Amino acid sequence: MASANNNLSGYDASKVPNGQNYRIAIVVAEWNISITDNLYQGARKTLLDHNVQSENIVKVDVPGSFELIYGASKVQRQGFDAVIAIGSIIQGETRHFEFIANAVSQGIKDLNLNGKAPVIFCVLTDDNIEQSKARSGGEMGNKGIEAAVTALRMIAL
Ligand code: DLZ
Repeated sequence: MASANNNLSGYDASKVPNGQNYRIAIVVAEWNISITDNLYQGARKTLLDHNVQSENIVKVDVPGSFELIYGASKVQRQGFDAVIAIGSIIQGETRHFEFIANAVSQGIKDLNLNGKAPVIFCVLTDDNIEQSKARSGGEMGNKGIEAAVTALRMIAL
């Protein structure tokens, strides 16, 4: 399986930086909200577990994954230490999936190259809803947890 030996949301908490003084924005796409909300909950809980203060976690909702680029760009310029972009793109009958997935990954890459704060890519790109469920709190873990750990590590870099 492609995910064999990869992080399935288990991690060594002792190696994660203390988030006590960090401010983190989480931009969440509303498309496939049952998936993106689970990812958000996983990310938020993980940040709290690592001492990020509740008032220092700011959630911003955008309509779909395509809007994550603008949303993340906007908050990236507002002094946050990191931004987590959460979306769920699921293959449909048309090529829409490819265009959105490519645009979002390229757009977020550009923000990482040009902005001050790291933008963490927490966008599922799945063939079907079952795969998305498995990665948002199911048998493949919760990618929101992994994104939060990544954000804390990148801030401390
Ligand atoms: C239009 C569209 C489609 C078909 N599929 C998804 C999806 O699977 N996941 C997602 O986050 N957004 C989807 N969207 C919406 C686009 O991201 C975007 O919101 C619209 O094209 C408006 O710019």
